[in-house]
Amino acid sequence: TSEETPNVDLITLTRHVLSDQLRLGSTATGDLTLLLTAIQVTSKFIATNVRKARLINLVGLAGETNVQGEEQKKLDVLSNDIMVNALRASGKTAVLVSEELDDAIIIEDGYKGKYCVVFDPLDGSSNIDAGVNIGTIFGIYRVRPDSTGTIEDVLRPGSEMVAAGYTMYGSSANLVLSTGSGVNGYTLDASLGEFILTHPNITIPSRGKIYSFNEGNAMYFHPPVTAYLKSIKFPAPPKSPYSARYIGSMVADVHRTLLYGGIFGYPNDKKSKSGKLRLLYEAFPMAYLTEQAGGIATTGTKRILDIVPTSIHERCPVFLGSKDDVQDLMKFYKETP
Ligand code: AFP
Repeated sequence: TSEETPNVDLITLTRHVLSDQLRLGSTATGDLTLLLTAIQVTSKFIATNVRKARLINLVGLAGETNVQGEEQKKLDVLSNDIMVNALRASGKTAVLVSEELDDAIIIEDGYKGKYCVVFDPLDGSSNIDAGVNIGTIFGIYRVRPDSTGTIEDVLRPGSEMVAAGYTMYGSSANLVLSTGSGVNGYTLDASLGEFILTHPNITIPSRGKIYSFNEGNAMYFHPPVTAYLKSIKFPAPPKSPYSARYIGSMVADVHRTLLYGGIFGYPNDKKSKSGKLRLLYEAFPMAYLTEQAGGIATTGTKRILDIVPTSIHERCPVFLGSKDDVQDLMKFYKETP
């Protein structure tokens, strides 16, 4: 209530990242912190626009088709522009890859920095008009030591990312971030305009009770996935069946999985040979966060973060979440013909 004494020692995202670097005795130049500051600003800007969308008539089609042949919503275009402009202007980036753009952007010399950012500026856009949670997903690589910034700098395994995160635009804006030493969640305090540490050291429970798959695709699923789903829906007594939760917005489904545990899956199937989700800016950042939170992220047969991308928009099957749940799924891949 307003009578409560306010917290006079708020931990903002910037303060937290800086103190982490000091604590680790890092020789960091502060460039990553500055890049993360730019990303925070874009998230605040996008959050404001998502909130205002209906009022200022942004909901609807922009009349363009993106690289995946999907109709683009105005908010996608806007969010992409916000991110490209801010990341370029930060002076800390060399290569940008966006879900909305066919080609990578190589930053020109005057603005060039040493980081590469891969991002989906507004993921889950089919949910926009219904007011369901949507989000921005990002992953960050450092350019290779002798590189001036080329596409090869992002065609690297996700394990080489130096940071990854997402911002979820829901009843509040939540930024979840890992710079390689655990996962922390921050909530935007709109009155301060700052992301405040609200979820320190997020750790996925080792087993959950929720599964999150689009079972509308069940007729196309391969046998290991079908058998696994059957095992959690019809367990041998005294075990109880799992609950189903599927929002269809990866950021929201993964956010819940990080906090409550369980398993999120978007398999490859008889129709979608490589699944639906994009390796660079969906699977990698979410796999990075999952592992940093103590969970597992796999294609079913191999660790997602070990995949070496061959093109910037490629797809990959994704299963991630609680260690025990994902291990159960992996057993079905080993044992089911
Ligand atoms: P949209 O941006 O087209 O809504 O796709 C969202 C998404 O890439 C990801 O956020 C979801 O996890 C997944 O697709 C949902 O896909 P289905 O609609 O096929 O279940």
